[in-house]
Order: sequence, then structure tokens, then C-alpha cells
Amino acid sequence: MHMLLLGIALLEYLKSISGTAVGLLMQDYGCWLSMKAARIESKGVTLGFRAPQFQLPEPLTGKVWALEDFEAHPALLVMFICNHCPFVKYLKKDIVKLTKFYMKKGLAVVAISSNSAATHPQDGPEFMAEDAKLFGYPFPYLYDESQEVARDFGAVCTPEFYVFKKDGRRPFELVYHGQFDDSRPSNNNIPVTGRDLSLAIDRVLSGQLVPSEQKPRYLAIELGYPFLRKINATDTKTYATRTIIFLQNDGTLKPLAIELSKPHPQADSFGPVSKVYMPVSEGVEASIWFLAKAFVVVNDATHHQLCSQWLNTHAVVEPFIIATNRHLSVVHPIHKLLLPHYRDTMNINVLARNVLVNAEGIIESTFLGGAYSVEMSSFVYKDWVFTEQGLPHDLLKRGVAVEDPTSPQCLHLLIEDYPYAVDGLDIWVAIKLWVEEYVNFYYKSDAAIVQDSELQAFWKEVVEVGHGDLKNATWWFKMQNRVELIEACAILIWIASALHAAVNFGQYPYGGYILNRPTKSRRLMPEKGSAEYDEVSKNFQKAYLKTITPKNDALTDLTILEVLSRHASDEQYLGQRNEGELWTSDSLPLESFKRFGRKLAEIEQKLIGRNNDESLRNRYGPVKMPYTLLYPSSEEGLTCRGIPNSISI
Ligand SMILES: *[C@@H]1O[C@H](CO)[C@@H](O)[C@H](O)[C@H]1NC(C)=O
Ligand SMILES: CC(=O)N[C@H]1CO[C@H](CO)[C@@H](O)[C@@H]1O
Ligand SMILES: [Fe+2]
Repeated sequence: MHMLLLGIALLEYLKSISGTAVGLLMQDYGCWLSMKAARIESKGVTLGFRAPQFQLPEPLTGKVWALEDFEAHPALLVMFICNHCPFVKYLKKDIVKLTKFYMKKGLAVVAISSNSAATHPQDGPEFMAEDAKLFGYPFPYLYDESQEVARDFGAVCTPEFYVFKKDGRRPFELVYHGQFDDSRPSNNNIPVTGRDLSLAIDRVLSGQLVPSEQKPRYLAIELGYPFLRKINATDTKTYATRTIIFLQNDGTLKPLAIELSKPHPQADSFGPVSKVYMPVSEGVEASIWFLAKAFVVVNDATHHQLCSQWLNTHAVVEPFIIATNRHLSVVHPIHKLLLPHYRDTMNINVLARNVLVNAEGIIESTFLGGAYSVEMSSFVYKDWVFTEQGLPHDLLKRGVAVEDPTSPQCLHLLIEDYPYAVDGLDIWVAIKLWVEEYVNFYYKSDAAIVQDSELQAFWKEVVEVGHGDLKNATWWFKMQNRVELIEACAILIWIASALHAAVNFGQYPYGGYILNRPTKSRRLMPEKGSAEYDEVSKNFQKAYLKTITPKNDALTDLTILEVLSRHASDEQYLGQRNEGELWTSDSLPLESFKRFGRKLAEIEQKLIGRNNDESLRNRYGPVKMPYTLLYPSSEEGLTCRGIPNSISI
């Protein structure tokens, strides 16, 4: 079972998430609290991945094992397990049965526990030795105290199963990374059989190909704030949250577990204090699960405003606008290309600085971050990478897609029915094609780019002044050829148009009901036995209202979300220019721009078709919320659709 850490766009816009319990417990990562806010990283490994070297002690015997010790075998099963995890506990006996059976047929097996003994003493080495004895583990059970081996394997939860094939002298190659079977501790209807894992082992031992159709099933969304201590010292309180979501066969997502972590009372070096909550449908525990979800949503709503919206769209575009105005004359082709995408941005950013993101402004007073809001967003900016902002790169970076040279966009979505990604890729490809035709018309060679002194001065200012905090980053385009200019312009147009539209115009429709999408939390999860816990059990609504955004702030939030989600009457949409054909007298670029407009109209029809396709459950599912945010056109007002050329609100 492949784990992915994915961006929050998914959580933000796939709200069809609810349902009954499927149990799973994640492994604790002592290091994760120090992660940058919502840093998103793919932990998945792909088939063909070479088994990493390791050297780990076996607590039962004291022996140290290494990968080489298994080299004489045709196949190796590596399992990440631990003592306490309920899911592993549920499978332990069957794991023993299955491994005994296949070890007789030549399979090498090793189990690794990477759990921190600090947060889970019951996973410490002496208890591992006991467990190995108690269950009669036929395989060595190794202790990965530093968690380095787990990281090398990309393992982030327990149990995780990896089957490697050994072909003569070639290194161990991954042929299976998937589940034991469909059974889950909370679902007695599906018996434990080990079917999926045995099938893979049978195949590899008999020299057959292991089917590569191994759906990644678990997704993790992490929101960790390095600001937790500071925030908790104010009158808002929250946790770093980690959510594990199950990708079901119908393509919809179901939350399996939420981990809430807070800093250790003594020091960060003690690791976070974490607790895992799982879905419960009745009684006080159901209310507790509801609260756990609310903490995730609060972080998500805050990250959405400060990072997805303010930082990643509004703020990052500003330096480009300033540098364009300073260095590219109004008749410069790149100035003409980008101008519509700058149209309303400075104006709205000034307004935002006056009432929204200013000190004691609306964001500070009604969202979780409080006085640390802008500080948090500038902290996250340090990890911003311009070249990763185009949609394909963004999807790869977030681990929701893998490279696939056979597909038109060169990538394969791991969640096939992911409306933002699917619709966005169509828009991205159209933008890229338009920019490519345009740039190639004006620049007949790469040398022409190097020799364009206005363009070079523009770019130098963007990198060294506008984005000066990141000027030493090595990822900036050097702006030496057309490929770089095309990609840079396409990324910029994408950020200003579709990316902003996707994060902005759904805010009221998706998040305006603040009870469902609270923006701050005022107290932590109640402890069993406390008066607060008692209140949760007796009068949950009251307890919930005391926990989330207070009434006045909720009114402010819903009002502002409504205002922000509206299109002005003079909005200018992607593929349109208000000045008609007057913006250039060059006929080829004009023709090309018209083709771009027609392509967008075609895409809109295609998106409408997708939203009517009953098999796409994230558009046409029980929630009945079609994904319309990337329809290019719109009327004035609150329409939940429309891609303006520029960041206009
Ligand atoms: C960039 O590197 C130079 C030279 O090492 C250093 O002096 C400067 O402080 C760095 N600037 C930033 C913003 O990191
Ligand atoms: C309620 C709670 O746990 N608050 C903590 C938040 O963080 C501050 C600073 O570390 C602690 O002093 C509080 O106890
Ligand atoms: Fe906006």
C-alpha cells in the first residue's frame, strides 16, 4: 500500500469524504512536526525500485542483519510492522502463517519496526523481542531506531509490504508494494486471507510477472505548523494534523484516521505528543471523531487562505508585474503576452493589504494563525519553487501523479477521478500551446532570447530583486532559450488564471458554511474524564460551538468569502482580450490567440460532459457537487466557475 502525501487542493475540493470506519494506524514520525507547514512530499516508491541497503539489529538475538544476508534467495519480503498498531495486531497471526509457508519455498523475509520508542514505549526493542517470541516470528524482526531505513524505503505507515525479486547478480528490484489483502480490522465481513500478497509472492517465486496494476490506496495529508507553540500560547489552540485517506474502488476518498500532534511540553527533542483518532459512528466517540475532523479543516482553511491563495497566487505574481513594467516596453511581445494576466492584481493586492492580511485585519482576527498569519506564509515561501508551479510539476511533486511517457501529458494520475487535476491539465496544455506558438513567432532562435536585453533585464530583476529572498536558488530558469521562456510564461499565466480561479471562486460555495469549514479552533481535544469531555457527550453542539470559530468571526468569514467568490461585471476571462484584435497587428499571433479561445470553449464542453458522467463519483457522487471551477467562462457574480485572466479578487 503506497502512501502519498498530497496537496490540500484535494482536501479542499473533494468534499465527498465521509463514511464508516476502516481501521489503520500510522507510524509515528518523531521528525514530522519540524516539517515546513504543509510541505508535501511523495513518499511513494515505484516498481523497479532497488532495495536500499540497511544494517539493523534484531533485538531478540542481538544479531545485526544487512540486505546482503538475503541475497541467496530469489525473492525478499520486507515488512514494516510494529507491536502496538491495531492493524498489524489484527494481521500478526496470518503474517506468521503466510511467511512460514513461503519461506519453505525459498522466500526470504524480514520485518522492520521503525516506531519511536519515545512516543510508543510498547514498540521499544525489549518488547519487540517479546513479541517475536510470543508470536513465533519465523523471520528476523529488526529495530530501525533512527527511522532512516523506513525513510529509504519510503515507508510511512504500518503495515507496509514490499516484495523484491532477485535475478541472479542483479540487485533486489521491487515487484510489489501493496496490501496484505482487502480485510480491515473494523470490517469482519472480509476474511483475512493474505490474497494480494500471496499472489505477488507466488508469481515472483515462479518467475512470472507480477501484475503492475497495484493501486496506491492510502493518501496522507499533513498540515504541520512549526508555529504550534506560538499559536497555542494565544487564545486559539490547535494541533498539527495528519490525515490518512483511503482511495476506494469507486475513486472516492474516505478518511481512515487522523493524527493530532502537539509539541512536547518540555522540548521538541522529545518528539511530538500525538494521538490517533478513527471514525466512529455513534456515541461520544463519534463526536470526538467529528472534532478531530474539525481540527484538520481549521488547518486546511488557514493554509488555504495564507498559502494556497495569498502566497502562491496573489503575492508571488507581484514581482513579475513590477519587473515587466520596469523593463519591458509596452510594445515588447512578452509585455503584450502577459499584460492581461496582470490586469487587476496590484489593485486587489493593495486592498488585501488594507483589510485582509494587514495587522489585526480580517485574516489575523478570524483565522487560526492570528498575529502569526503572514509570518507563516512567508515561512512557507522559503520553499516556494517557481519552476514547480505549473500543473504537471505540481502534481508530480505532490505525489498524485507519476511520469508516464505514453500519455499525452506525460503523466499518469494516481487518483484518476481528481477533477482539479483532470480539468486543469486540459487548461494547462491549452495555455502551453498558445504560449509556445506566440514565443516561437517572435523568437526564431535561442540566441534571440539571449540577445534580448529588455527580456534579460526583466528576468534578472524578477530573480534578484522581486524574488530576491530566493535569488540563490539553483532552480531558476537561466532564460537562455525558448523552452525556458515558454515554460516561464505558461507558469505565470497558469498561476494568474486557472490556479487562482481554482482556489478562489469556490470559497463561498465550498466553505461559506463556517460550521462545516471552521477557520479557527479555540480549545484542544477534551481529555476523557474532564468537564469538557462530559459536555461533548451531553451536548455536543454546544461543545462544538465553543471549540470552533466564534459567532461574530464566523459572520465576518462567510461575508468575506462571499465577496471574494464573486466575479465583477467587467471581468476578463482566459482566451478573451477586451481590446479585441487591437492588441497586436501581427496576424499569426492573432490567429493563434483565436485558436486558444476556441480550444477553451471546447474544453468547457468537455468539462460539462465529465460532470454529467455518472461513473465519475467525485463529480457526480452522493454529494452532487459537480466540479465547475475550471469552466473557463462565467457570468458576473457568484457562479462557482470562470477563469479570469488575472488575479482579480
Ligand atoms: C546569496 O548568496 C550570497 C553569496 O553567498 C550571500 O551573501 C547572500 O546573503 C545570499 N542571499 C540570500 C538571499 O540568500
Ligand atoms: C492547551 C495547551 O496545551 N497549551 C499549550 C500550548 O503551547 C504552550 C507553549 O508551549 C503551552 O504553554 C501550553 O500549555
Ligand atoms: Fe484571490
